[in-house]
Amino acid sequence: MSYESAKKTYTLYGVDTDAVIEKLSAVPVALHCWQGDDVTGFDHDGPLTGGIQTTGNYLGKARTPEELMSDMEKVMSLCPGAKKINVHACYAIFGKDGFVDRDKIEPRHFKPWVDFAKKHGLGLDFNPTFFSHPKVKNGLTLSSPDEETRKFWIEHGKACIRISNYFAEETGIPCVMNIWIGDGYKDIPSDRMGPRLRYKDSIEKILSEPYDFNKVKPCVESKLFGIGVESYTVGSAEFTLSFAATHKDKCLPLMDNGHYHPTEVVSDKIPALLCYFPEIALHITRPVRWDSDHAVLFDDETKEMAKEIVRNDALDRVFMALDYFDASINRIAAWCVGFRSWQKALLYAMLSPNAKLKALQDENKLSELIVRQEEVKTLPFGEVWNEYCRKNGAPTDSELTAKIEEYEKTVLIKRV
Ligand code: RNT
Ligand code: ZN
Repeated sequence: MSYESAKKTYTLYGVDTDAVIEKLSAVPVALHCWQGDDVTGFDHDGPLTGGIQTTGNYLGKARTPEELMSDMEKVMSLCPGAKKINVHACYAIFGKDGFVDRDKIEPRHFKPWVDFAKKHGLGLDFNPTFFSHPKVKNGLTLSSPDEETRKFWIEHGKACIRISNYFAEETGIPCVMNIWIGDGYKDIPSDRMGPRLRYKDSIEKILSEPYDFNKVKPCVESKLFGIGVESYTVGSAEFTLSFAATHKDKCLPLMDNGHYHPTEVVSDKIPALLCYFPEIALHITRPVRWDSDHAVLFDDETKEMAKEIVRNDALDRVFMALDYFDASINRIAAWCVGFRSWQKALLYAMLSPNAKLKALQDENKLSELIVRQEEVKTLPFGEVWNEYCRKNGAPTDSELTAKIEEYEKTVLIKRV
């Protein structure tokens, strides 16, 4: 079946595939730099901490800013759709002046990232790095009972607001800045509220750094548990959502779909939050049994999340970022499969006759609804996806493997 005949089929459902392709091509999704080097960064030699873990040892990990940026360029050329670049503070690039600790980082340490973003005409998102650092004391940062530790990390957060502001000013595109800490306890705590009150106070101090909320969008990300932090997480769902709700003029809630109990679904939480928040943010990932951060697939829950954004007309209210890291397969493949899967989910949602299905629900025609929902699943989506790839100058799925293998043979394999 060709694109033209697929287009005709969708017309019968009241869907204009050309218009959908054009619209989706302009919706930015943030590509995370940390898939390329297993969340290592350039400012430390120590291990990845904070209760997160990358598993696997596939060849070709990026070791320098040049390698990482060249890999990201490759990925961007292999993925259709508009992008933003998502950078963590540990990816500071220290020139001749040398190392600066996280409480003292400045915009100039991220100039190469700004140059990189400008070269591709893209926006930049940012993240303070509250892990993989000797000043994480007993697993705690912003919630630590030790004042000096808290102060160090508050200063880091403030420095990151200034850098986010620099990103927004330089690119002309708002910068989403996500606050996530791994603070918590492996075993049952004797005080659950104290750390949360300290965390609350610390975020408030970070957000006291001046910024224009139209340009810098701080977010707070919740979590359920981490490795070695199984019994208690300071930044739990209730804590984080309540913080965002009571600081609505200063920050947004961020939901990572790996950070909930296994039968909870973020797809159902998206419309709930959209009732109250003008804007929300997402980390799109794939948890397998735990917060494993496998590459995103075009699976049912991913589709359902995209549907909630699209059919609530919220593409401009939801900041979408990918967040996963897999070192067990070619990292470029992991990056591409995840980015492309989310693009597929958005395209799939936009090609659905959403208004008609919604009307069936409101008319209580629930038998017809279930039949129609199943009917829509076998529409010729693949042809429209291929056309979307072609229009965006990206390979189709069947062309992808050869491109990744070529890059592995000519570039990645030399990194030994
Ligand atoms: C960890 C959080 C957090 C990190 C990134 C690297 O569980 O999801 O967002 O993955 O900041
Ligand atoms: Zn996340």
